[in-house]
Amino acid sequence: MMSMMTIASFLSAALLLLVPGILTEKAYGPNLIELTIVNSISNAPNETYSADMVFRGILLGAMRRLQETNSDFKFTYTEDPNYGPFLESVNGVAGVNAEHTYWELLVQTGENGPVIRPDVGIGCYIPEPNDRIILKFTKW
Ligand code: B12
Repeated sequence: MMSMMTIASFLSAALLLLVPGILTEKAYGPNLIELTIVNSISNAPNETYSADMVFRGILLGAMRRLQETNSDFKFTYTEDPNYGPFLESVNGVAGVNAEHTYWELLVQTGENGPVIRPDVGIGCYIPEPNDRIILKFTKW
């Protein structure tokens, strides 16, 4: 009888320890990211969108959802056999190999944080909540 009670109290203590951990994973509710479109070649004004993220979802998922819900945002990509989705065009502006133009993926982490250039593409990058994703039309 004693041992049953010991096990029961051990289990409830373990549960109390686990529950806050699970809740802080923020698996529920929307996470928002910002998506800023920059054209460094035409110098067209920047456009900024807000996109919903699922918990630890990939950037491509958030971009697809934004495209489905906002008719002002459109993009296309090609499928690379090794690296997956390559962002080809945003809002009708496409990279052209002969002109050495492409869409670069940059990320500003946190408010006024540093801008990084991820070493993976839109199919692998997992944004953090409050990241500002910068899609920059530029030259290589
Ligand atoms: C040249 C190059 C580019 C050029 C390609 C221009 C061209 N048409 O030649 C440009 C500047 C466009 C480029 C862009 C990017 N690149 Co790049 N690129 C390379 C590099 C140095 C050589 C590729 C190559 O010529 N291979 C030889 C040819 C014969 O093989 P290929 O299969 O035909 O090559 C094609 C693919 O590599 C493709 N490609 C190039 N980069 C990327 C990135 C992604 C995500 C995809 C799907 C395809 C792709 O373009 C090549 C030409 O068509 C490699 C590193 C390396 N040493 O391999 C990185 C590399 C492939 N790139 C990489 C990355 C991360 C990017 C960017 C996402 C960077 C960014 N943050 O913006 C962007 C793509 C953004 C987008 N629009 O989706 C990573 C991919 C890693 C991964 N697992 O995702 C690599 C491995 C470098 C690294 N950081 O480790 N890249």
